[in-house]
Amino acid sequence: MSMAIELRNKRVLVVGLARTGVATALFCVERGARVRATDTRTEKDLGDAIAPLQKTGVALELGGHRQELIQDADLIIPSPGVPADAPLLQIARAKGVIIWSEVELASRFLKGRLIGITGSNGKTTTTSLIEHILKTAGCSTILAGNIGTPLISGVERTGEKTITVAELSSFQLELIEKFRPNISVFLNLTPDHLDRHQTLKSYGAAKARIFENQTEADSAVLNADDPGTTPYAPTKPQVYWFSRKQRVAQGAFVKENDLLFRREGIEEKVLNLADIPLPGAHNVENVLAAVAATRLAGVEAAAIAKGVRSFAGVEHRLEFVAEVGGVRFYNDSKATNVDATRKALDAFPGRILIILGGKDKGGDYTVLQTPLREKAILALLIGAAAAKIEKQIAGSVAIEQAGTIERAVETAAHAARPGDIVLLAPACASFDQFQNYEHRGRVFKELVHQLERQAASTTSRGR
Ligand code: UMA
Repeated sequence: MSMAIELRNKRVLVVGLARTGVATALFCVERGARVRATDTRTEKDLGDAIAPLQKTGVALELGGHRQELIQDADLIIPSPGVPADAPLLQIARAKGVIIWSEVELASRFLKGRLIGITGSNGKTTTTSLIEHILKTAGCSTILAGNIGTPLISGVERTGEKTITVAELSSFQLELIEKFRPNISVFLNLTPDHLDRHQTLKSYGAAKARIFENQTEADSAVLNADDPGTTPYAPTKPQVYWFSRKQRVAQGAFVKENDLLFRREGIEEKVLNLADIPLPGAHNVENVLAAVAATRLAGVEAAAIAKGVRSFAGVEHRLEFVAEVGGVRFYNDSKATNVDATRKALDAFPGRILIILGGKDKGGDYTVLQTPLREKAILALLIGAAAAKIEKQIAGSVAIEQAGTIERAVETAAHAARPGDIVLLAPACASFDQFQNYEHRGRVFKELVHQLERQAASTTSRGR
């Protein structure tokens, strides 16, 4: 899908210097661009993150974004974490400076085919599963995007036979221009990031841009069971659906105990429901989406089944951590919105002690009342959103204001009985107490492993 642009001597301004910004600045400077990079954080706050930029010729402006920075810029690449309506970008837009997300820039240089996956929940699992199926089937793949590795870092490794599988967020899609996946997947749409997008409509519209530049030669895969996504079905690309509940004209669906793929009137069995190694109905949807995308990429049904069966799941996504004293601990730190938490609660039969809270993203936690009432026995609240959550879930479950994840794990371990589940599925972002959700998940897992070690030493002392 290469529409390469000449970066030599282009004046590029990179805004935000975490993973995306650093990778983008390096990419541009290596191609002869004159790169300036800016971050609101100071050099001290950024620490080692900017070390790769030393001695590269990138001009750094740290501790804020001076308006003058845009004066002579030809192209601005803000990081996903920089709001698209940040004052600096508004001024630049008014002056007609081109503003692209990093995925737009990366797509101009990508070789081979591109599969893009977006949606509110399940993106990481589906993206990883698609890449795993393709790799198991012998394809040359790159896994990148919102999943943690900027797409631009993978560009160099792509060739004509490469299939790049990219997880795409609304923040990345809202600033595209010609970005065009060969196969796009829109999994579902539920409220998230309303602190940035304000309304569900503008959040949905940003995500639906994944289809914007697709042509008749491309395919779009959407969730037929999700009323949030169906209105976004595009007209140009070939549309395929996936459904747990109904047979679809074109796409993947469940029939009795089988997952089937149907195209041009021909139905083929791909695998059995019992072959899916991941818990929860939402994971059936993720597998259906992956079946459709990989079948469209040319993988045979038997190879898809092999890939699904051997998929180990994703870290921080309903990840089993350990069983201590008959209590099973699960890490779903990636559940950063209310819908993801609802799905995590749905994945277990009951008696759940759930850790909720963190940085609020404008979520409506009242939605959790029913699943909490039905499945949970205790909610342990942490972080900045704790007071809001308590107010919105009051009466549905016993509540403990734990404050920190350490206290939450300790309290849960004391309160749980054998057979219970302790689940970290916070419904919030992590940035109030952690670097990111991965950090939060790792801290949780370490606390659980500490409990495991304590339990083991108590048992061995007792022998
Ligand atoms: N900054 C500024 N000015 C601002 C705002 C921020 O300079 O006005 C600076 C911050 O000080 C910081 C940097 O920008 O130094 C942060 O940028 P970033 O948040 O984009 O961080 P990256 O490490 O580049 O991570 C981004 C994605 N982050 C977000 O979308 C918030 C990562 O997704 C992604 O994995 C990574 O690019 C690689 O593609 C994370 C995420 O939370 C996982 N995504 C959201 C989600 O999944 O719900 C969308």
